[in-house]
Parts: sequence; C-alpha cells; structure tokens
Amino acid sequence: MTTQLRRQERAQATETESVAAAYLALLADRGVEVLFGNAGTDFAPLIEAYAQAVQSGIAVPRPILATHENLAVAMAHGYGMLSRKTPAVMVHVSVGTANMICGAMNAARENVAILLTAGRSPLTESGLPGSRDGYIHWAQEMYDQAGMIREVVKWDYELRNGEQLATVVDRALAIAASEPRGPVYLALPREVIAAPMPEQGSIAPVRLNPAAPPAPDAGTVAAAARLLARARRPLIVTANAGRDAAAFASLAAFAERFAVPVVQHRPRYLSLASSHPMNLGFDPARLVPKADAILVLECDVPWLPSRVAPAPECKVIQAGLDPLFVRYPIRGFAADVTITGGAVATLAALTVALDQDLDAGLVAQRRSWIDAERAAIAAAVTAAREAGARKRPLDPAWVSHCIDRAKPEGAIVVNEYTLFLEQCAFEAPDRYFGSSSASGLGWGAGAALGAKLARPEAPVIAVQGDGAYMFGNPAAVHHAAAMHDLPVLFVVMNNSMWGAVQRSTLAMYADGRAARSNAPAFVRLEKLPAFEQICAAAGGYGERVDDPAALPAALERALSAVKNERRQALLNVMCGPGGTA
Ligand SMILES: Cc1ncc(C[n+]2csc(CCOP(=O)(O)OP(=O)(O)O)c2C)c(N)n1
Ligand SMILES: [Mg+2]
Repeated sequence: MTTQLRRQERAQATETESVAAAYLALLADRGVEVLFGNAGTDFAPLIEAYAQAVQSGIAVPRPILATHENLAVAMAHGYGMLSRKTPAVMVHVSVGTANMICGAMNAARENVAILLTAGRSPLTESGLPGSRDGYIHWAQEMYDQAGMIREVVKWDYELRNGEQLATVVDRALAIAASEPRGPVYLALPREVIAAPMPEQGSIAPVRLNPAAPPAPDAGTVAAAARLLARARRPLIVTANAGRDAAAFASLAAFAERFAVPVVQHRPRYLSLASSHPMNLGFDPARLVPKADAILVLECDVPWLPSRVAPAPECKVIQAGLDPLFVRYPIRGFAADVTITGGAVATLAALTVALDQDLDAGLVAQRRSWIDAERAAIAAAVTAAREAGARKRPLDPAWVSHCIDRAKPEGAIVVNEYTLFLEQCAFEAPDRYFGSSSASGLGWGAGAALGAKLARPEAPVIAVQGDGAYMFGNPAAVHHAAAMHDLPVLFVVMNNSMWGAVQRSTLAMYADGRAARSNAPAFVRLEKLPAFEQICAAAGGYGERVDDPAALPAALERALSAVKNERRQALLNVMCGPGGTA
C-alpha cells in the first residue's frame, strides 16, 4: 500500500465518526461523567475523538489526566465512593494494566464500581488505520492481557467491533453497578476504536440496566430477630453499612430502638455518628467475648479470631449484599443465620420482626450496660489524648484530636494511616473514609483528590503515614491537584518508618533479636525527603510540624491556604510510634 493511499484512509477515518468518538459519546450518555486517563500510543483515536468533540460540542466524559495509573484508579475510587456513580479509567495496554491492578484490588474489595479500560496493542502489523507503527507494538502485546486483572474484576471483555459497542458498554456498566458492585475491565484495541462507526447517528436509549439487589428473606430475618430479641448482650459489628449512605440513618434508628450497641471495625465508610448513644467505638475485642448475639453487618472481618472469639453459646448473624464474601478464598466466621440483602432493607425487616417480640425490660437493661461501656471507652480516649498532648515527636492520638478540632464544617476526611477515629467526631455519613481492606498502599492521596472532584464544595483532608504518602506517587499526586484545581489538605503523620511492619515483627517475635535491634531491616525510612517541599514545588502550601503545641495553628494556616487561596497544602507532622495496623 502506498503512503498516499494510507493517508487517504486515515483522512477518511477521521472525517467519519470513529468507534472511539461513538464510545465517548455513549459513555457520556450513560452517565459516565469522568474519564481518568494515563495515555500511550493506544490513545490516538480517543485523543482525536476528544478534539472532534470539542469542535462539535458533543457531550463526552471530562478527561482527567493522571501521571500514574495507581493515582488514576485511586482518584476514580475516591470519586466513585462519594458520588456512587461509575467513572471510567483508561490506561496504556498491558503495562498500564499492570500498574493499575493494586488500585483495582482496593476498589474491588470496597465494591466501588469503575469501568477500567486499557488499549490493546494494535493487532495488525500494517494495512488498517491504527495498525502497528511503533516498535513497542510487538513486545507490549500479550496472549491474555486481561488475564492479569481477571481475578480482581467482576467481568472482562475486549471490544471487537463497533457494531457491538453499545451492548458491550451497557453490559460493562450494568455489571459494575449491580450489587455487590465493583470494577470491570474492557480492552479497546487500537484498530477497533480507530475504525469508522458502522451505524452513525443518534444513540439508542439504554435497555440493559443494573440488577436490583435481592430482598432479605422473611424466614431468615425472623430467625435472626428471634436471636436478637432474647439477647442480653447483643452487638452489631459493621465496617461498611454506610456504603449506602441511607443506611446511616437506618442503623441509628435500629440501634437506638432496640438498644443494640455498634462497633465499627476498620470502617471504610461511616455507619454511625460518633455521638450516637449506641456507638461503642472501633475495637471489637473488648465486646465480642461478652456478646450473646452478634449481627455482623457488611463486615468482612468482624474480629480477629487469633485474638478473641465469641462465647460458644453466642449466635452470629451475618448480613450483607454478599454476606459470605464469596470472593475471599477463606473466611470462617460463624454464620448461624445468613441474610443476603442491603443494610437498609435488612434493618427495616428486622425492625418489623423485632417489634412483634419486644421485651421492654430486657431492652432497658441493655441500655444501662451500654452506657457503662461507652463511659469507659470515652475515659480511655480522653486519657490517651491527654497523655499524648505534649509528646515530641508528636503522638498520633494528639494529631488526630487536632485534625478533628480543625476540620471545617462539612469536611471529608480520607484516612490511609494513622488517624485515630476514636479521637474524632463524625456526625454525618460520607464524612470519613478509610482505606480498603485490600490495603494496597498509595490510595489515600488519590482518593482524596477524587473525593474533591465529586464534592467540589466540601473541604477534603487526606491523612497518611509517611509510607502511605510515598506509595502514592507524591509528585504525580501534587501535580494532579494543581492541574485539576483540586485543593486538598494532606496531613502526613511522619514517624519515618513503616510502623505497621515493625508492629507485626514485635507481635510475632516479642522477645526476638529484631525487637532488641536498633536498626531492624525493612522498617526505618531514613533520609526521607521534606514532604512539605514536594507539595510546595507543585505550588502548594507546605509546613513541617515538630511541636505539638504548634499543630493547631499550623492546621489553621494550611486550611486557610486551601480555602482562601485554593492551594493544596501539606503538613509534615513529625510523629512518634502509634497505630493499630
Ligand atoms: C502496596 C503495598 N505494599 C506494601 C504494603 C505493606 N504495608 C502495610 S502497612 C505498611 C507501612 C505503612 O507505613 P506508614 O504509612 O508510614 O504507616 P505506619 O505503619 O508507619 O503507621 C506497609 C509497607 C501494603 N499494604 N501495600
Ligand atoms: Mg510511618
């Protein structure tokens, strides 16, 4: 084929609507508002389609560039967890997919719906618009590109032609958004998206919608209600009931009405207000052994069996959209009664059942027990804060308290180590988010940027350990914050180590040699850069804090830079040990 002919072909491919252009228009039509991207040679048809859309005024998802795939997925995660909409991410072929997987694992375990996509190396070596024209196109090709991410996502596919575009995209979005939600993966080969769209014209309305979640089974609910009705020491352990923000009010009403205390174990979403009289904090270990009936509500790990166990006569009810966590290879928590259903529907059904069988005397007794537990927890929290208030390096309990006091009205706090939740007051849903149970570090900063994108009016604070901050590709994070005008406050609790690694070594080898060593391997992070300067280098406000008494004023200055100057800010807070990981 002559060069002239090829040029003609290319010109034709851009004049008519390409599959890439139809794809972007379809995404927008289906409610995908944002496309987070980390580009490569596979993006050429999309970039061309975006340029066309600017000229023609066709609605397309907002393109948000991220200079690392981990950041792109973390931003999509943060955006999705706030908006409950499905964003899209596009990365570069096999190598981009490889970088995306850690973030995808975080989103999958937290049931955040994301349309993950990647280009695929051009299939043909010449002859078609989009055929191979770079030497990488041979080596980047894989036998099964989706194979590396298949275990993580709910569904994967490769777009093979334009005729199937709407079916493929609608199926991807419907599966991602059906409970339990999660990421899906679609490969988009370059020739396929460069080809002209077979049927040009208007977009057909969607006919392939997400499936509604199952309703809790009446008989199973009745069995659970019988166990809870006669319990003297019932307990709810949850991590994620608040993933449905409406469950926040449902749980508050249920817990109060029947005097059932709630422990939030490693919450990723907020399920109960801090001030709620049934809120018994975040540590199941003190309460699980005392309970005689436990409702495990949207919680993968309700306690650590190597540390505590419920009494033998204690009955356990598991409830959730996927109460057995079928994608976890092993999970052996008792499930005497297992309810499949959303938290709101389950609590509503349990309320009806329990109302029929209520022992007012028993409920009153429960209340006095709970009041006593709550007072004991509050005293311990106050003592920890007071003991830490003057410590140098700073105590994470004190830092947590100061962040809590400083956080503006309506603030959203994203925590990837080491905010102590018990030192904070969160009174409404979606005000706090914790890192995924998959714990792929490098999530918090990007998630905070995504949260800010979803809620531009809300002040957003990301709290991270020094390790978590470094995992998050700081240069990429601060660049994205500046480029996309997402002013967020980053507070780094910097203990110059991977404290979690040290704690786990000490837990396993309390009297071991590493415990006595001044320099155990793979723990200390010496010669860390001045994080505040990294933020400043991207145009942000940065400050290092060494003095506990200076922290409140530093937080005020940083928050003022965020609010009044619309600049991102970072406080590098020199901390001592702490943490519970
Ligand atoms: C991608 C990834 N790599 C490694 C780990 C293992 N890991 C868990 S916690 C942790 C250290 C976190 O350090 P930091 O954020 O400073 O918090 P600290 O433990 O010091 O409180 C590491 C390395 C992980 N969870 N994810
Ligand atoms: Mg650390």
